[in-house]
Amino acid sequence: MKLYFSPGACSLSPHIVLREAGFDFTLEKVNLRNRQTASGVDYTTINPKGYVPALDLGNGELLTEGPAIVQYLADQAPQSHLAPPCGTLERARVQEWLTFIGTELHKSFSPLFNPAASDDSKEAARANLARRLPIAAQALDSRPYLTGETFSVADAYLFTVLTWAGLVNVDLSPWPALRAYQERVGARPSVQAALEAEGLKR
Ligand SMILES: N[C@@H](CCC(=O)N[C@@H](CS)C(=O)NCC(=O)O)C(=O)O
Repeated sequence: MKLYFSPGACSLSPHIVLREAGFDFTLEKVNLRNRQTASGVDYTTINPKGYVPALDLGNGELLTEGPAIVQYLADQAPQSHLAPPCGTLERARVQEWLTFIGTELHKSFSPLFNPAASDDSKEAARANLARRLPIAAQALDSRPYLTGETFSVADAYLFTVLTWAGLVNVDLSPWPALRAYQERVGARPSVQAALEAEGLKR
C-alpha cells in the first residue's frame, strides 16, 4: 500500500493507523500547492479530488476520505483493535467521533489555514472551535481515549487535528484534558514514528 500525504495534514491520521496496525506501506509526499507528487506526477491524475489522504491499495484501487481509510485499515487488522466490529454500537461510537472530528473540528480549522478566507469566516471558525473543542475535552476528562480505555482510529484523527491548534493560534489551555491527551497520544511509538517520517519531529 502507498499513502499519499502532506506533512502534518489530515493524512497524518491514516499514517498513524498504518503504523499502529503494523502494515507494510510506503509514503509519497504531495505538494498541495502545485498538486505534484514527490516523484513528479500530477496528483490529480492519481486522485481527482486533489486532496490528501489517498491510499493506493496496490490492487488498482484507490481509497480516499480519511474516516473511510482508517476504518478500512482497522478492519483489515482486527487484531490491532483499532475499531470495534462493524454493526456494533461500539463501532457506531467510533463513527460518531470520526464524523464529529471531520465535520465539526477539521473543517473548522480549514479556514484558519486559508489565506483567501475572509476575516469573518475565520472568526466564525474560531467561534465554532470554541464551542466544539469542549465536547472532546469533556469526554477525555473521564477516560484516556475518545471511546474508553483503548486507542482507536478516532484518536488518530483527533490527535492530528489538535496538532493544528498551535499552528493557527487556537489556545487549548482552557482544556487541560486536551493537553494531557496530546501528550498521551503523542508519546505512542506509532505517532512518534509517523511524525518523524513526515519530518515533523523537533
Ligand atoms: N474530506 C476529506 C478532506 C481532506 C482534506 O481536507 N485534506 C486537506 C489537508 S488536511 C487537503 O489536502 N487540502 C488541499 C486542498 O483541498 O486542495 C477527508 O476527510 O479526507
